[in-house]
Amino acid sequence: SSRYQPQAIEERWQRHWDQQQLHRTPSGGTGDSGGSADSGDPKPFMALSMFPYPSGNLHMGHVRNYVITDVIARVQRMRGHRVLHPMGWDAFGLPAENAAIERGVDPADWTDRNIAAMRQQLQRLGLSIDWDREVATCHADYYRWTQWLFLQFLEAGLAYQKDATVNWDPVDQTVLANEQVDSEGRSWRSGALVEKRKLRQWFLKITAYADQLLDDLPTLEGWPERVRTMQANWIGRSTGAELSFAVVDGEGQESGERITVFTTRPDTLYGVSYLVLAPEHPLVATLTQAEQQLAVEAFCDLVSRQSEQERTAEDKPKRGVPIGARVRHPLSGELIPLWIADYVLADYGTGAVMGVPAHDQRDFVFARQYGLPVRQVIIPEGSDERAYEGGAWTEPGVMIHSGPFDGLASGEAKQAITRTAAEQGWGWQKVQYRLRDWLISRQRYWGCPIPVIHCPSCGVVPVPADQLPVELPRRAAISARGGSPLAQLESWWQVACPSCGQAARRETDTMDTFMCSSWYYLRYSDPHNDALPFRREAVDDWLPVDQYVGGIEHAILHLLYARFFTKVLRDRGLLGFSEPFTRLLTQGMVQGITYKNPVSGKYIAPADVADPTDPRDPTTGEVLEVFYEKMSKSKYNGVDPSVVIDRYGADTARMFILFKAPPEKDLEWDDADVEGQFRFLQRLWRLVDGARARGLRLDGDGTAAPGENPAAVSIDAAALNPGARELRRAVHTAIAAVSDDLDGDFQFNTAVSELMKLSNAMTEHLEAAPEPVAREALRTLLLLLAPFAPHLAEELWAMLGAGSGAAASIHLQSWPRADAQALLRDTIPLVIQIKGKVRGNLDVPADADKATLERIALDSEIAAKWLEGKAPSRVIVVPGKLVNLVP
Ligand code: ANZ
Ligand code: ZN
Repeated sequence: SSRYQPQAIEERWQRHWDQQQLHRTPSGGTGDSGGSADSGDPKPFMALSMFPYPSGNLHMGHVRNYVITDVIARVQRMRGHRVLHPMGWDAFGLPAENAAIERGVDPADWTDRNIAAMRQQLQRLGLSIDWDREVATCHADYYRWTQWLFLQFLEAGLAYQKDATVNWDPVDQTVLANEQVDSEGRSWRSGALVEKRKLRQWFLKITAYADQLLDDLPTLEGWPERVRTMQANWIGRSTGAELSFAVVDGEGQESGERITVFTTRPDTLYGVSYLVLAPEHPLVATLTQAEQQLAVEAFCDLVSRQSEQERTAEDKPKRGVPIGARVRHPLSGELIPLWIADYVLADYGTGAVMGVPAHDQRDFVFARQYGLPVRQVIIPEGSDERAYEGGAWTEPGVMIHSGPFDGLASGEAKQAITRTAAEQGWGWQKVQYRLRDWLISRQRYWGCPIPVIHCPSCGVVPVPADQLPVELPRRAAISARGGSPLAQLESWWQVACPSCGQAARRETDTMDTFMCSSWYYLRYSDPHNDALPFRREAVDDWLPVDQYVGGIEHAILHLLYARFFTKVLRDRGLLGFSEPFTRLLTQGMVQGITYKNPVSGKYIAPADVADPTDPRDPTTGEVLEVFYEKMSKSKYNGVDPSVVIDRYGADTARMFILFKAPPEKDLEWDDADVEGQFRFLQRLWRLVDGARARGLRLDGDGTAAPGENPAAVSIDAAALNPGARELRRAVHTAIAAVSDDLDGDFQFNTAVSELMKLSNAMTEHLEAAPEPVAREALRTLLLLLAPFAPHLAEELWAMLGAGSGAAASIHLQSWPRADAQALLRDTIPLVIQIKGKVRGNLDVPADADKATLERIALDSEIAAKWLEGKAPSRVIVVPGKLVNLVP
């Protein structure tokens, strides 16, 4: 007899599947030639993993992501769908550029080498990916279409330029992303204090789609609720009013200037005790009075160094200074002081706020700090006005101290005050979004060039479509200084204006890499098209993506941008759907065992821990903390996928990852459990090998129609002995349970346990079972195993001699169907409840009627114990399930 040696079989099958082009995307559907006469135009199914950044190294997070998607793709294929399961590379971005800056390597070469390395690592996992459709966003045949799509946005009026404040590193002379500025406001590279600079930048007008992006969220029923909520909060629609206040001078005369605030609480208007401008508000310069000038300047300087998060955090103190000017309350006529404060942001609403300390917590804290009056204008229904001192009352209530609005419910007052303001011309209703337009300019080399030319006479001229792509010049040496690296290449940016022929200048900024990833899933439908990014028929055939799988870290930006692109391209007539991803699965993190010295704070590599049962610092002997945390290099807690594959094979790695935790949950890597999965696969090998040794062969040859089970047909169920019936029940229970686990919630972990149960039943009954029943069991076990452990299933399938010829692969077989008859049991467990509480279980004949069940329950020891000899007042019988005895 033989042994399970994954190293001997996995590569062989991978090569074989490759030669057979097993994972090639089937043609069919509209617009594809080739037809599908024999398969009756099966439904297309697109299974998609979020594509990786080609860092050069595959980590366990990737492995988990792609294995999950692969199982889904494989099951859908076996269910008779046409499946598109592609892979690509999110290949522009900083690490390649940094490699160029630090080591003088060409980012293109660096990236291509990493792609090649990672592709090879991926292939070792036995993923059923159609590599013919691979895309890399940094290749000209891809980014040509990113540029083409940018021009679509430009033509639609959805791309525009405006001055924007950016983080500027004065030493490196470059723009930094927010993540590259530390909490002290210093550059991650140079350590210089980062300045704010105004630069002319490109934006995409995502705010024009804010309503649709929000209103369509409820249609995404196949998305985690959490992700939908995060998107809704990010878009942040609030309905309120803009109210305008007249500025008055020292003599109390109106100066003609007005300040408009955005408020969601017009009902609190009579509670206003001050107005606040953002320090960056344009009126600050003109309205500040001479005696306040110095204090205001010093304060503005201080604030310019704070991050938005520091300025607005609930628990941070609020700071401000009065600017010496006043405004008039539009209804009471009272004069109100004008302040600037850090907690008011320039680019939300109007950059000005009416301060209502009694009803807004931030205003409350601010007023207490600076001795500003607190005026309650809303009280809880039925309370008196002193009842809630000590903090802001932010709930609705009844109006007081509000002139003609006294006594109204605050909700009504909201409407009434807005209406009055509109009638008198100093206010209007307003819907405000937290979402801002998307800044896509990057002063970087390794990105997609923005395809426009700046002409002194014509202004911004799009590069004509037939001149795309605007190719990146090849460069090995990139300086970190001086803004856009492309701006230093005069020969590259000096061009003739496409419109008038004058000397003009190419745009030297590149695009945010989120642009490239906002449409890659569309390209997979038609990846070799060199006339268009994709044909409408192809994209409408395959998309929206049926199942998208990726990390929760993309819950907001990537997914929101992709939804935005889809809606714009729909409105341009390029595709015919409104949402790109029908179902979304966000997989949990892979965590590794982590050792930390609590005294020094240092992480210790597991290999340096001599005795894991008494973990100590190898140099100091101090006792270490042990916990699970997301795998990362800096914590030495990573597990290298190729080491695991070398040792146990890809099938074990896959089985472990799927079995250890439900896909949405975090997964704790555990070597003992990996070993356990390996032993389970060994057991399966021995089980099948034993059957083979007894002469058992499979007759399945792949020609069976979906749902038809040649083995089952010849079984005379009535004539089977109890062992064989038990085995058939286990087989069909496994089919039903695994199928169930793979629908909807993807409970791969329980699916694997079902396989284990089936293998136990087979160990017990297979040898004695009549041949057709044994064949059916073997065949089913391997079919159910195939998506999880594709190499082993294929090897065992071949070992049993299943079929021959092109259709022989187990991966071309149909998913088995459960036989309802076989599921029936001779006896079933009956739950006994006393007064609704479960008190025990009884085995009863499966076909027992109500009266019989009642009698069995009453005669049971459970009843004797709990009823203490008394007859129950009521008996509820649910046949097949339970009997409830109510004393
Ligand atoms: C007066 C008021 C009274 C407010 C009250 C709230 C409660 P959301 O819901 O997030 O849209 N606000 C407006 N613009 C701001 C800015 N640029 N920076 C900081 N805060 C700003 O929040 C809207 C509320 O946030 C507005 O309503 C305003 O304070 C403040 F009892 O106006 B409110
Ligand atoms: Zn011109």
